[in-house]
Amino acid sequence: MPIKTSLARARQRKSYKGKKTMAMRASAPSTNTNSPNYATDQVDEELISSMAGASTFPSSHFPPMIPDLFISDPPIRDALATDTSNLQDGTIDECRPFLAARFQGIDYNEYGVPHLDRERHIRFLRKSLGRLPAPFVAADASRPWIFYWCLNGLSLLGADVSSYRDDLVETARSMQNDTGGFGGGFGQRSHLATTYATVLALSIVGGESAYEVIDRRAMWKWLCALKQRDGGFRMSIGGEVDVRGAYCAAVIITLLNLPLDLSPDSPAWTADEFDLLTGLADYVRRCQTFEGGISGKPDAEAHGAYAFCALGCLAILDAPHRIFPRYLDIPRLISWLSSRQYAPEGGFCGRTNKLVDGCYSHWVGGCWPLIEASIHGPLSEGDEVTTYAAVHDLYSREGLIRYILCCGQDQTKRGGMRDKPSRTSDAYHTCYVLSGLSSAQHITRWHPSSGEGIMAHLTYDVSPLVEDHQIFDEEDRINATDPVYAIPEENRREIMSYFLSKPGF
Ligand code: FPP
Ligand code: K
Ligand code: ZN
Repeated sequence: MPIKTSLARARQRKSYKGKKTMAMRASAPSTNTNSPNYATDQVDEELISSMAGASTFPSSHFPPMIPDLFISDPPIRDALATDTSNLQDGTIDECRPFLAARFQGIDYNEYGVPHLDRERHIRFLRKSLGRLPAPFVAADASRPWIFYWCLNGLSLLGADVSSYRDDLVETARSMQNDTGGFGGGFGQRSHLATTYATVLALSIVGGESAYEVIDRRAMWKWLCALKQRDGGFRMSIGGEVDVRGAYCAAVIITLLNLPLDLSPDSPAWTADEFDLLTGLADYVRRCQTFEGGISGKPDAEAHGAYAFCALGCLAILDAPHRIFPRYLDIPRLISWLSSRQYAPEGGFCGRTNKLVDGCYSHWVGGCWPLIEASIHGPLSEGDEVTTYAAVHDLYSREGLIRYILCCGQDQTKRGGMRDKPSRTSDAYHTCYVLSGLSSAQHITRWHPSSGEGIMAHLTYDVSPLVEDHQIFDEEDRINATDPVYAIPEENRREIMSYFLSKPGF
């Protein structure tokens, strides 16, 4: 149980008066002599004195071990002030008190990182699965997304979701169309996004009744109708073709083990070998932009959400180390992805010159395990996981975890997770911030492909990453998420093995 030191109490009194606390800082015990990376001496005095209240730290570690990188100004700054740079500066100011562990009533560990408010986030997600207030009528067509976001978040937090199975099955049944796929609600036309979300939600609650509600033959027919000659998929009949479609279709086809043959009435049908996955990787290739990132469709702006869709889609088609370099300029993509992580914030933005946002913890953060797999290929059996992470990490896990736990949590009674401190929590951000946290806390290892069939290369496993300087407490580790399918790992395995034993319809 952390106790408040007399020093902390003294500092608290001072800072309430808005006075500097220089003298006390100088006398603060330096407990971080064994960890030179943690430059706690560098804590910005001005900053500390400007913030309301001191915080509670374990007495043996005061001041907390927070690297200078996550508290100071960015090392490189463009002197030209624009609307964009002003927004960016404002965002840093908004995040810094959270990163510097300066809030009263919040329980920080020795690294200045707050605990995960697990119970509050669980309560927030359970509430979001209930009756929603009137303004949510605008989100009516996104109900399947709400199911997925909440159920995925709950599972990652270790909450039991089986009690939702029967309701979800009946609700999904009412949203399914005879012509295949799921709409956003009863009577709504099928859409790839709502179908993807429904299939994932059903996978998460799991069990035969959830799997069997899906009309796989109709689903296959409908996907055939969405498949295009350019390799991509429309999001709905008459709708747009984009990289979300490529990813959602690849997920659905493989989770449900659908046949790949095209039905003769598909717009993409020809007498040759063209099937549901033909040309899909080529479609993804055409979405890489001059910046190195991936856009929603060819010749548009690169965005993190589309980068994840692109890599996820390719990873479904073949192992990353084989397929990524065949279809993408990986050095350029790495350069672009690396530019998405900011300091001092530690989290990711979605595109060039835009702001950090918790949801990119998944969309951008989730790209890293796939990129790492593409660079290093399958691991040999003897490889030590921790060593692997230390040597091969291409982003700062610490930065991301700090952003998530310091800035991404609503630590009031409301709970849930958010874009940034000035935004309110919602189910979407709770799901994707937690996904990103899970990915930062675990390590994915690809093994050599085994057996036959289009899923023979999905031979990865995900295990907890335990490091010497682990900035989060073990009790704050959440469950492993599948790096390709974005559902808890074991749910992905279960639905796949269920439908693998059921080829055809
Ligand atoms: C920009 O929003 C956001 C996009 C251009 C892409 C949004 C797409 C997704 C989040 C996910 C798609 C994936 C699937 C699987 C359907 P913004 O301008 O509000 O945010 P920004 O300033 O951070 O770019
Ligand atoms: K955003
Ligand atoms: Zn967001």
